[in-house]
Amino acid sequence: MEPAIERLTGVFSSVCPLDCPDQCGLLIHKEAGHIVKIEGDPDHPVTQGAICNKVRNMGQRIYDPKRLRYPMKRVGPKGSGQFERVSWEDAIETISGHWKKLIAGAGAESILPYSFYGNMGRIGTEGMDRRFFHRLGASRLLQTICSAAGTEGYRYTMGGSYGIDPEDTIHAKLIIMWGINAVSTNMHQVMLAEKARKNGAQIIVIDVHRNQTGRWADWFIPILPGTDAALALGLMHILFAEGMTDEDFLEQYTVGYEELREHVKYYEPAIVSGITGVPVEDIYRLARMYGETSPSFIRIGNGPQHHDNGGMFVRTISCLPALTGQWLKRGGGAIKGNGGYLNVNTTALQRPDLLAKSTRRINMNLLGSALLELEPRIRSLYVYNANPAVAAPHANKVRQGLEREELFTVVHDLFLTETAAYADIVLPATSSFENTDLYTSYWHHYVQIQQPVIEPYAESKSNVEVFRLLAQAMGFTDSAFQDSEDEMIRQALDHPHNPYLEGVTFEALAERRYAKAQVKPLFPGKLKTPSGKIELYSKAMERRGYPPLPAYVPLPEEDDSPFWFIPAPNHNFLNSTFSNNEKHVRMEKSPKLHMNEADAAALGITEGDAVKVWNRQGECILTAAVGDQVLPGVVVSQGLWSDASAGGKALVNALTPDRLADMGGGAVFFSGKVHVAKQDPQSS
Ligand SMILES: Nc1nc2c(c(=O)[nH]1)N[C@H]1C(S)=C(S)[C@@H](COP(=O)(O)OP(=O)(O)OC[C@H]3O[C@@H](n4cnc5c(=O)[nH]c(N)nc54)[C@H](O)[C@@H]3O)O[C@H]1N2
Ligand SMILES: Nc1nc2c(c(=O)[nH]1)N[C@H]1C(S)=C(S)[C@@H](COP(=O)(O)OP(=O)(O)OC[C@H]3O[C@@H](n4cnc5c(=O)[nH]c(N)nc54)[C@H](O)[C@@H]3O)O[C@H]1N2
Ligand code: SF4
Ligand SMILES: [Mo]
Repeated sequence: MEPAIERLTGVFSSVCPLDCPDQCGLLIHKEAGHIVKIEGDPDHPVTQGAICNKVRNMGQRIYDPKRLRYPMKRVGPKGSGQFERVSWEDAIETISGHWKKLIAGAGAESILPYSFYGNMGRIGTEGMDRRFFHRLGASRLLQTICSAAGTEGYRYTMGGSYGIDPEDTIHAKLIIMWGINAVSTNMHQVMLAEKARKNGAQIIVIDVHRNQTGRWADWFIPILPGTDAALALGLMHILFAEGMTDEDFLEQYTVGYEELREHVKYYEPAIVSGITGVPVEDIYRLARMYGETSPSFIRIGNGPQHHDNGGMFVRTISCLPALTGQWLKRGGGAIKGNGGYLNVNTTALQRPDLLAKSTRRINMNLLGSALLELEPRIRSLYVYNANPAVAAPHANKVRQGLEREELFTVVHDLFLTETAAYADIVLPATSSFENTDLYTSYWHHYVQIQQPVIEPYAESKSNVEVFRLLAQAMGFTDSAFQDSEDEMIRQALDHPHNPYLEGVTFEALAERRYAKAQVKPLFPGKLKTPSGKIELYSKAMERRGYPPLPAYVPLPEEDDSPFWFIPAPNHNFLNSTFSNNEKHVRMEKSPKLHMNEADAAALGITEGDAVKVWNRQGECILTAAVGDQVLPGVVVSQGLWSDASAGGKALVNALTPDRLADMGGGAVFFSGKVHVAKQDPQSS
């Protein structure tokens, strides 16, 4: 068939590029070469024709007049956003010229790439870019901001990012959404759960905030932040004590269950209730529902692992399904992430062999201190697929780092983001609908391919194209820099060590748009843990100085600020993406602070008041939403608001700690503490 790009009018298949587990198949309606409508692909087995509002309205973002049209160089102070148009040739020459000087003097490690998954395409986010920075010999970024702690915690128990097939969850009779705001962040899991519900399944949500997911549940259980591991240990206590465990499964497929049985004797419901704020009778009720219902499914969210004890939270929760033998039941078990099944050939894709000698690694969660304090100095920063001035922890420190006059910063984005405002050179990026790329979900089992549907916007270029240009300007002659997108997709899919990808080929994807990995149930079978079994007791953890059994470790109380502060994502943005697009901002209304009515009354705060939220690191002004959605002592905001949409006053990451979690160097966005007061109307 004629490629989509060459037909001005019609309906074309596409993929949602956003960092969202659902990774939907899309249909793009085009008229006269323009996108006029975006809808869900009814043929995609998981999407089933349904997509979120964010992406239904994505056309507004693609053609937003604020979109960057051409490269620019800075002409005002850093952060002021004053730029002047330059040509691509000038931009690339300026960057390569600067870097050649740096390499000759301070060395290539003085250059730091900073990126995340603004677009999940594997060729553009971990392909040509990696080849380039490997060859350059730049410092390497540890990409820890999202799920690093939980991924490591889950790996100790289960051997890697392997859970059940979400399509099987329609067979579950009990579904626990644990620390996931799925109505906003994983809507197709909600659709699947609805099917299960029609067949009699009960849905439980455990969260610190009764948001729309909590309101959708049959039973909402509010919990104090960072205490979930204690609740899970309390459930285990009751499961063992009341004989609700599956001894055959434990014997055959786990190690350490006798030690665990002893270990959880301490976690009596009264003790657990004191820690978690969950009433004793609810702990019993939950344990008995979990112990007596089969199949049961736990969707382990990202929220609770954004705490100091986040790795251990996931490690602990992920032990639960083994206790009742759920992994053998269709629809029973858990999903934290399923990325392991769709691993591509990263050696071929990223070419680590191009790195001549090992270079230092820098944790992205410490960007502020890395820019301000790290020696030898970082002298150049190249940002793509990310907006750390808004999305990174301790964001004021990040901005202070970006202000360094002698730091040579390049930002490649579709918009002049808050980060781009600090750049010396800004490069315009294509949207995913203008590119070729490969997409692998970290939740469902489908792989998809994206081929260009529309022409590049103005002078914008894809990540792959820009790194090709930079490679050429740097004089890198390796053939790796000449590979086309199609060739790179073939290299990525040719992965002899991943049996699940058998039959998932470029041709199959190009023809049918998506292909399902050949995933078999985990049990009966052997896991990739050292023992091949579920490790309730982990010697690997012991060797690394962690408690070998699941554990509850209280959060550190950093100071005497009275409230736990949970700055969670919202419904209509995706991290900071869409926070600068009018339609999405309108749908989201204003940045709120949810607080308990007792706390509000004590502080003289009523619904709709402007409130000041502050700690040692900074302050925000948000609008109070008062009620019973959160427990006393907890406040919750939603969304990463752009400076422009919130008058620069809702930078919630100004308040988040840049400590690292217990595992994986993860971020601890939700373990901060704050003061709250009614904002004096005179001072706002
Ligand atoms: N609409 C929308 N969708 C998104 C995103 C978005 O920004 N907006 N972001 C995408 C990305 S990158 C990711 S990683 C995922 C994240 O999506 P989720 O996995 O849903 O994770 P979060 O939304 O970070 O947090 C989930 C819930 O954890 C709760 N929580 C916080 N601390 C605790 C705790 O200690 N215990 C318990 N039980 N709950 C707690 C929060 O109140 C929140 O409701 O969503 C993706 N999808
Ligand atoms: N307070 C708080 N902070 C959080 C979180 C939270 O829950 N609370 N969640 C954290 C999590 S889970 C995550 S994953 C991070 C995400 O943080 P970031 O990765 O920084 O995500 P975004 O803020 O969405 O920024 C993505 C940027 O990539 C750009 N982009 C999109 N496509 C392309 C492309 O093809 N090429 C280039 N060059 N650019 C592109 C977009 O325009 C956008 O500006 O945020 C973290 N920050
Ligand atoms: S953001 Fe998520 S739910 Fe929305 S279209 Fe993309 S993949 Fe689907
Ligand atoms: Mo994330």
